[in-house]
Amino acid sequence: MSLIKRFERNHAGRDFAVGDIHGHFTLLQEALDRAGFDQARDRLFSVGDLVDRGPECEDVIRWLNKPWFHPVRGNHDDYVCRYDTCEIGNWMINGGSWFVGLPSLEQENYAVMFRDIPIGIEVETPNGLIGLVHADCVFDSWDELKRELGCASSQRRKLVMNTCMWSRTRIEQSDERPVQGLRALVVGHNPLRRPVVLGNVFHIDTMGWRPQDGGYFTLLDLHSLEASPPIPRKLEWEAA
Ligand SMILES: [Mn+2]
Repeated sequence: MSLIKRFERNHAGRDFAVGDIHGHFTLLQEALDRAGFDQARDRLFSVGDLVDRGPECEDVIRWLNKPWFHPVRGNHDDYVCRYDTCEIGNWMINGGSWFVGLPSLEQENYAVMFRDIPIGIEVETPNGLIGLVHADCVFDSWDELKRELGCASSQRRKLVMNTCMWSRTRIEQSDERPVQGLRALVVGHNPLRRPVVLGNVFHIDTMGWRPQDGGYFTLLDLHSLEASPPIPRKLEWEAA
């Protein structure tokens, strides 16, 4: 399996990215309907964290089979990949209980499918290359990340994969330096009230999986880099 999957330009329709889903596929579908998503021509790229926490985790199989749905692997998805070796108690605290009760044959089936999900995706668009990883790119350039993911040492490779799925370095340091070699990098992993753009890095996990707290799904158009709902241009001061 290649760790970064490349997609050619979509000449027929639009390309969108969406933030963490966490088992809320009905709400995701509603967001797609609002955007007039065309299943015949448009593509949806996901920054991962498809499962855990939400009520519809088992729908993920149906979504992984949609020809227009293309996720990268989030830290929660990685638990599924490592279900036979990971710290189950820790996973359950983080929303993994839906998985634990499944028959073992089903568990293995999930793992086989999830192990095929790439760590990163790059999409050619009319306006340049767009990258997606779940959490962060801790390198200065996309090429450097790709080189590191191709490193011969499996230990080193695993370390770099984990930064892609877990790191919060750029957002915690309000790092405005762009990721070179990309028009934009799109990430999730950090629950936000509004999308945040730092340099050319778009943080779009607006908590569509937490509607009870005002969360909603942001769909980012990868050709125009316009979001729907739109990213507020001014700072909005809000209570809590
Ligand atoms: Mn995450």
